[in-house]
Amino acid sequence: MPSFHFRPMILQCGKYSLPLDRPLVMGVVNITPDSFSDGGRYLRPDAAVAHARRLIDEGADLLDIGGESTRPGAAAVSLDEERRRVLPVLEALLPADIPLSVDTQKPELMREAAAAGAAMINDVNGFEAAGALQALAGGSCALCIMHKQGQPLTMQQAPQYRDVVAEVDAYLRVRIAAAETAGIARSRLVVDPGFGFGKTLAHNLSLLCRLDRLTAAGVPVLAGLSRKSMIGALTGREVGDRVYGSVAAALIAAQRGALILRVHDVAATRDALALWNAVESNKNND
Ligand code: 7PJ
Repeated sequence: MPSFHFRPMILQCGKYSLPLDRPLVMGVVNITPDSFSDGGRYLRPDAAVAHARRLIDEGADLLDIGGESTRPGAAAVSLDEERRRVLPVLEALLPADIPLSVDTQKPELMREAAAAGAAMINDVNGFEAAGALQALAGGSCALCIMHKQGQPLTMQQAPQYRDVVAEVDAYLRVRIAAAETAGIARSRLVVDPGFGFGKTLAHNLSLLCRLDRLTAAGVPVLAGLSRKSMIGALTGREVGDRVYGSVAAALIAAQRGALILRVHDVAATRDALALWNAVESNKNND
């Protein structure tokens, strides 16, 4: 099948080299009692693992495993508790042979997860914690650098930007440079505007509309819109009923250059992308 880009970006992701010649689907595996989108249904490790396997069967290209809720207003989780939630699920899923991302802000857990075989660390805090970049400098796992404004407890109270797209882009470029200075190759980096993290609906819409601006740094863009409040605001639907809106949002993000889509509804997103991929591939045959 012809690729969209003449030379696809290759993401170094632990032992995997992922060609980004089409958008990849990252399935979300939450192991939290208070996750807003799946309500802590997968707190028990076996339930989380079963859910993860279902997402793999649905066609997930990678999985994002998180033990700390970062939704607006969420309480912090101790290192011990987060470790206890995440590591057994990570270890149980390693034989599935699919790149596993661990969603954490804690350098100790980053180090432990990478040593245990995580292929990516996803940090909603942009690896700003002291020692976070250093914890990963020696290895090969990918880093997803996300932008947020403020802290989860208060970030949705009054987010403000002069120019949200320019500011998010500038932040991500600063963090790319910081990672490179710490000795992390650009081929290991992914950036993410952090939809809903200290952003109003208008901010989120500007970022989605101009997502292509964020790809200019030459680092692949990950977009996480699935089931978020902006989907609720635009459709009037509760969190359990946002699949169609989420699929549309994922497709819009793909059209604007996102190369990894972080979603809860893997099968639905895959179906939408199958259509889009087919049409995009056809372009190259003209
Ligand atoms: C995101 C995330 C996102 C990245 C969450 C939810 C809220 N990580 N973790 N990007 N969102 N990289 O799952 O809706 O948008 S937690």
